[in-house]
Amino acid sequence: MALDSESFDILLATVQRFIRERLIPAENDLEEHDEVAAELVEAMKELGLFGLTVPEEYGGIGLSVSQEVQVNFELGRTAPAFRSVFGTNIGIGSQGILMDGTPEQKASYLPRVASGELIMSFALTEPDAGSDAASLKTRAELVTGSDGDHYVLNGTKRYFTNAPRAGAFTLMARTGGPGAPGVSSFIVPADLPGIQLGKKDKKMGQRGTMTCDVILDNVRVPAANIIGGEPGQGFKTAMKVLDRGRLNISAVACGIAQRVLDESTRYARERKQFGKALGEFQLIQAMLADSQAELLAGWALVREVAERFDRKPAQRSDPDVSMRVSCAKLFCTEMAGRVADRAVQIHGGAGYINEYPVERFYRDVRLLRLYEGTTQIQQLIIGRDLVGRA
Ligand code: COS
Repeated sequence: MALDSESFDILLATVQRFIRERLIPAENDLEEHDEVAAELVEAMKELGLFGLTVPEEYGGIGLSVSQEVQVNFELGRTAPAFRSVFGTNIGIGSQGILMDGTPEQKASYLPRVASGELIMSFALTEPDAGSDAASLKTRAELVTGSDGDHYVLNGTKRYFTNAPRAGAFTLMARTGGPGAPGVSSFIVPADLPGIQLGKKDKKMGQRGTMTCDVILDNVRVPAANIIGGEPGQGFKTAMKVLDRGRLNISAVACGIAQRVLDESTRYARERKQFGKALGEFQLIQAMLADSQAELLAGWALVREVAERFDRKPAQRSDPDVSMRVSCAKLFCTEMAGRVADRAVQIHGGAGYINEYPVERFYRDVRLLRLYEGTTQIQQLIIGRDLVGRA
């Protein structure tokens, strides 16, 4: 699956223009109001951003992973909250249905996802199950009633991105015994009785993104809503979805690194101290050079892994690709942290003042090393793969 190269070039240029002309100018407003303006959300729908990765047969644009990472690199050049509006929709919220859903589930949900009519988000994390995702406790008990088989869900999901915007969740719950084999993925409409949203989390950065707890109290979900129709496959679905999600976070990290490097370079050219521009000092050049080299290395890795991702069948996972995805997530998100830190250093005192974008990005990038698997989880995946090889 891929968009033809001519149409893709037009799409990329349109996205670049949208970021330059509409999103970057709206960053201060976003920071102040902690909300993405409704007219920008509408403009995103019109551009087709909600359906970037949904195949054309379901009304989407059908980008390949190699194309998706390029779009995400561009989106990294602005505040991450803008991408977050539709990011879960085209990413971890809907990919489970695309990868493992039944033909009926795909036909029923994906066209509405692609148009932006239905926003989906992804619910794995719980108060007692973060990195150890396979220990999740949310229960799903099978009951048979006059209206057919249902699962009754009870539990709490945490740090649930986009839950207040979502019309449906891809939600992992325990239908069987302990560990990964007992987990199933469900499509849970957000308006079912018994679903309650907690209060919006106050975060260090990424203002304008919405996360909160979701409490499930005897929520009746039709048995037909198990992704793929078969219980016990949900942990694998979640891991496959996260593989693609992690690669896209890596691309966003590279885009953010590019933006803060551009901001730093501009500042270094304009700001004068000791009678000359900062950029003429070799100690400043060294910081810029380290950032440039690390950024190019990270981006080359993302593109290479994306090509491998595209070469494997979409539904099938490949441990070698998963290991490389973790290398990209590990390297690029840590790299973005270092580049943002140097950007603040190059700005001096101005970098600590929130009038300058680098102050905001410094806080925003911190999350990249935590969500969709911490740096330590990526190390664990890579290490296990290396040691486990014959
Ligand atoms: N694709 C497909 N299947 C995968 C997979 C992948 N990338 N990774 C693991 N699996 C499968 C395994 O093959 C195994 O199946 P079998 O029992 O049939 O062999 C099953 O899933 C369980 O895997 P594993 O034994 O590795 O599970 P662990 O409990 O040890 O957990 C980690 C593995 C730690 C890697 C996993 O829990 C994880 O990624 N944690 C981080 C969670 C996370 O990212 N949370 C963020 C939430 S979204 S913001």
